[in-house]
Amino acid sequence: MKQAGWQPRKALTTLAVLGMLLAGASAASAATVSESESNNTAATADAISIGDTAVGQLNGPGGGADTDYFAFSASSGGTGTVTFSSDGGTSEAVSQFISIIDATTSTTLATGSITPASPTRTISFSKTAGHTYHVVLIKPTGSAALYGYHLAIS
Ligand SMILES: [Ca+2]
Ligand SMILES: [Ca+2]
Repeated sequence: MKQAGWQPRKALTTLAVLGMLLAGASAASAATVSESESNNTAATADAISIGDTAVGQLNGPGGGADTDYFAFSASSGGTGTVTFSSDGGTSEAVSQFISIIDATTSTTLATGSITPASPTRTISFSKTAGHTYHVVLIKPTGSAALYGYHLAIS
């Protein structure tokens, strides 16, 4: 007898494999990602995933300026949240700046800063499925960074 084009067993196997892949993707655990210098431009951004926390320092050669780029992609739309905080808390000595950019449309979505008096900043933004986003952290020239930072993306 000629075999029919529809093969229930094969279709079930395919579904099972897809199911396992989806489960694996949604079960991906949050990671802590260390920055990797030089990451001073969009082209050299450190890759990060939503749910991860990046750790690093804004400390250029000789205690000078530093810029750290992180890049992540949004698999779904909705509200994204980025929290940038100095590990020094209120002992932090210098103000530092953060920008969130939709790299797909080259649009700056939000900017903010942390200061010694206010060393944590949380910024929400609207994300679009399939777009790539950059988070840019900047320490201006001329002040030594005494502490590292944490950058949480959710
Ligand atoms: Ca850095
Ligand atoms: Ca850098």
